Amino acid sequence: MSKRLQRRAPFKTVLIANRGEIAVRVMAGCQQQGAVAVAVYSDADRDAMHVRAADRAVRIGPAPARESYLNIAAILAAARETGAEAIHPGYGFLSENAEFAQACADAGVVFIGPPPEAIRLMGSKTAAKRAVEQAGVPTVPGYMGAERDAQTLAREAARIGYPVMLKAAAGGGGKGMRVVRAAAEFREALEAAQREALAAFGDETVFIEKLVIAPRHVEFQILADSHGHTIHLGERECSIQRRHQKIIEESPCPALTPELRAEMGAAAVAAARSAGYVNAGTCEFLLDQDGSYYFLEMNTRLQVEHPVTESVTGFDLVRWQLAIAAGEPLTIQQEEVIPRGHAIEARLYAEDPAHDYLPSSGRALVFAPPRAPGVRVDAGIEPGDDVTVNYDPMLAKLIAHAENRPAAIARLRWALDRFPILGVATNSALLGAIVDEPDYQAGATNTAYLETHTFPAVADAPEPPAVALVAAALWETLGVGDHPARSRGEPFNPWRNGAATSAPGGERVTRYLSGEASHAVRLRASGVARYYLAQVDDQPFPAPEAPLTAEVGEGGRLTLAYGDLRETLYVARREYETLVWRCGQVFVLARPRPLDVDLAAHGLDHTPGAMTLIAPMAGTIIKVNVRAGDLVEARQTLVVLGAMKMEHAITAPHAGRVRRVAQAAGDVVQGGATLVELAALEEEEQNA
Ligand code: MV4
Repeated sequence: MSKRLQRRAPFKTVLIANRGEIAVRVMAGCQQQGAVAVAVYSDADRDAMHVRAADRAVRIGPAPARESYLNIAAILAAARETGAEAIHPGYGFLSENAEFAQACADAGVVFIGPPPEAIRLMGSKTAAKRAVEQAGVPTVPGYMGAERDAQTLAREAARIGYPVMLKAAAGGGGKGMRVVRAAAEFREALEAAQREALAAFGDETVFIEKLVIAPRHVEFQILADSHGHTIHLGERECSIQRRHQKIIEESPCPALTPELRAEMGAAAVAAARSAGYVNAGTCEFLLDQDGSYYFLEMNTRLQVEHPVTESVTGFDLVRWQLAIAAGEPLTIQQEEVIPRGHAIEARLYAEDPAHDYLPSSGRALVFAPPRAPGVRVDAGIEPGDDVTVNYDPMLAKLIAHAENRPAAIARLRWALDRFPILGVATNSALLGAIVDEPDYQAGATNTAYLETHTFPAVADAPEPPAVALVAAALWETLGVGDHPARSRGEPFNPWRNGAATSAPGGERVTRYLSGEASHAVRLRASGVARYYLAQVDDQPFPAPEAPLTAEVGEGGRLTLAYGDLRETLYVARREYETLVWRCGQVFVLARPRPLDVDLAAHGLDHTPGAMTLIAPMAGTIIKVNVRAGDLVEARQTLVVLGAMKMEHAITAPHAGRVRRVAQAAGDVVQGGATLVELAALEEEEQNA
């Protein structure tokens, strides 16, 4: 039978088995093709953006991913119920699960991705390596023979030459990896790697590779149709990662010459062909400092960073995924792939730089993505949405595209500085600091970049300028309310509570705490309606004193006006805090609060200086470093919590003595569960 007969009509209904920004992105792609987009959602996502963006949405289970976004039976039932002919898995969740791809086929639903056999082959790092080696693609020298007793492995490691890396055969993405620097460390490292591999993948098989020192991570985007046509869409440089989580990616890679690009691209195409690959995929390479490159693994899904490739090539990857899955031929020839300019993606994560980048949660009271030519924002939330710790903490991707790398950097910097987010902490300041850093600007990045460059100032809370304090106080005075984002479309009169203060003689003092510092903002009626005279800590603002007013806009926007000057900030209020965004900086201003009530509400200890440390999110206790009675120093790691595929150090907020350890290694804890109770040293000294 001719392969052309595999072509079928475009999909009328596509189910997107994912959430967040990628679900929103894929649904837009489906809808642009004229398909009905069906979302699936867990109980935690009833009101999520991807549900609002869908044409129809089906509940598939409770919040835990195991019971919802990883629940194959529930997803296939949702496809049946809505008449979906195809399922797009996005990234993460079931996207690289060969059983899911097979189950789709068995249920008569098209899996928008590669065949199950290709997923399975690439899922085994050793099988993938063998397959691509056969096709003449360079791989890192190493050992993956059948003899796997410790003695043979140690001998092979010595033959390869230290330092070496141990990797889990069933692994990928950095899990179950171990660097071994010398023969003396080999046995212990091998046992640890085998244990980790067994725990993570149910398979303790490890293989050995020569360690490549400080390589770049360069990956090639592949498109392959079901008629035997395979092309690459150039590369992405993804070296800037924290704990195997990418944060900045770009295309083209500053280190590639046109010749090397063509050679690596051809190798990527050969690797894909060797696996019988169909649909969009990515071949990861390590690029050594001497220009040698090695195939690492193939990701058999659409990747987070696909927009940089879309920006420089002009090809819509989701559109091609749909077309290829429908059996259409890929009509792009390799020579027609002509990268234009430079694109950089920065990932905004809900994480708190002041607390070791732990995932943060909260309501995004303000969320105002920048808009400009050459700036793309793929977001998974909208203003007023709750960010929970149930899933991946990525909030949005900022993609800047310009004619060359410096212009793309400038555009990204502009966008980072003009993306007000209040209510949930983000890594925005870290992204800005990287983009400003000279080695980054020179394109001199590698996988060790974030270990060899530190950005300590990023974690420091900035002192609020007078204008931010005045904006906060005006917001309280104007009585806009706590949740500007929630008042979307709701008619309100921002001036309704301002009347008292604006009456002649009216005066209001608002106090704020910012870190250790305390500030008082005095607003007095100026005699002209809605105009105030302001003082911050007894200094007039503006100086010299002039009446000022404010205009409240949508979504937390506040424009201060005095004399000829106008300045726009964003403000939001929650329980005991007023949050102000100004020029890319966030100021958290605490308002005086009834202390005991608040502490009780959070289940904390009432003893002055004592502290109950709670799990910031659900997870598994990996390690407990202390016992009851131990003396600990401020910032000492007490417990290591594994959650969201990462390890989080729970550290002592102050020096003290451990009163109680509430968990043991291996325990599964809910977010908010008590981990450790600390007593202050003073209290203890008094009692002694
Ligand atoms: C390596 C390596 C050095 N030498 N293999 C990390 C994730 C997984 N895909 C493979 N990884 C690595 N394999 C050899 N023989 C260094 C890494 C590596 C890395 C790779 C890509 C991006 C970031 C990384 C960070 C640390 C280590």
